[in-house]
Amino acid sequence: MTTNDSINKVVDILIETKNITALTGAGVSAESGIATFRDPEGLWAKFNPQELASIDGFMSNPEMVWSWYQYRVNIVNNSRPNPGHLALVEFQNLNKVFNLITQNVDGLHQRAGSDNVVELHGSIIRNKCFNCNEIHQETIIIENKLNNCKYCNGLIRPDVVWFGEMLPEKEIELAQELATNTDVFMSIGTSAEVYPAADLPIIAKRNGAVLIEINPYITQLSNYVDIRIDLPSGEALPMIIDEYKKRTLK
Ligand code: BV8
Ligand code: ZN
Repeated sequence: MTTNDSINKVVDILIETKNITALTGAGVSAESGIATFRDPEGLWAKFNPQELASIDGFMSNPEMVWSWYQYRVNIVNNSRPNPGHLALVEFQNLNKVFNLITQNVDGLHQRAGSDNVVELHGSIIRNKCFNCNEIHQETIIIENKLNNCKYCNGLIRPDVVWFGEMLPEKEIELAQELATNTDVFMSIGTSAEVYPAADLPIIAKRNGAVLIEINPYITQLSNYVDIRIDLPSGEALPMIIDEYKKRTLK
């Protein structure tokens, strides 16, 4: 099946369906200039995730971890949503039930205009106290200097989910419920390697959903999906929306 055939098949399904759920990963932000994690030139190629995206890493070297996150926050603040993010906003206007779950921590879906984004791994542009968990958005975070909590003087950290940390209960439970009750599940720009997020497409398929993957490279999910579109999401998603509109707005 050619890529165009796959796009047409996805649009056939979207026209017929009532309930669509999308799970996005770092690949969706790649075309905004934000490095993914596991691509050859990704973050984990340069930095050790256990050293940087973990409680032990922060406890053993808070200055290094903090400045690594501020380096990433600067990249995020200087980037903007790409056509893939903008196309996902249009999915909200197809008068279907559409839910967006993301593993991304960059806030680009919200900046593009997506509503009710389910953030499984938190947000790099929000900070909290390592000790009492109080959110410290309002505190002026001095970039490369460690900051202390105004309530308990604990260290301020990024409000993201590190390896070994539980995901926010409300978000992961909602995501599992959405995956269980959806007609179509789209896995977009994710290597499907990080759990429990990587369970979601499996849960959806087991509960009868059509499973679609949008990813220019093969992943460990690829053999399991019903339709694969091997294009960057910034190209594939606008093509899907354009074809959908062409077919439905007569
Ligand atoms: C937890 C936030 C309880 C911080 C991140 C089984 C069950 C439960 C847990 C585990 C389990 N097995 C192992 C575990 C532990 C661990 C885990 O999953 N490890 C993996 C590596 C095996 N999980 C956890 O620790 C989770 N906590 O479950 O707590 C527990 C704990 C321990 C043991 C049992 C239970 C916490 C996981 C969250 C970690 N936090 N980040 C930060 O960002 O700094 S992980 C990080 O990976 C990001 O959040 C990212 O979103 C996530 C997933 O990566 P992807 O988004 O998929 O990105 P990746 O680079 O991998 O892939 C990009 C893809 O895009 C590629 O496929 C590429 O081909 C594609 N692409 C590239 N360009 C494009 C594109 N696609 C489309 N268009 C393009 N243009
Ligand atoms: Zn505190």
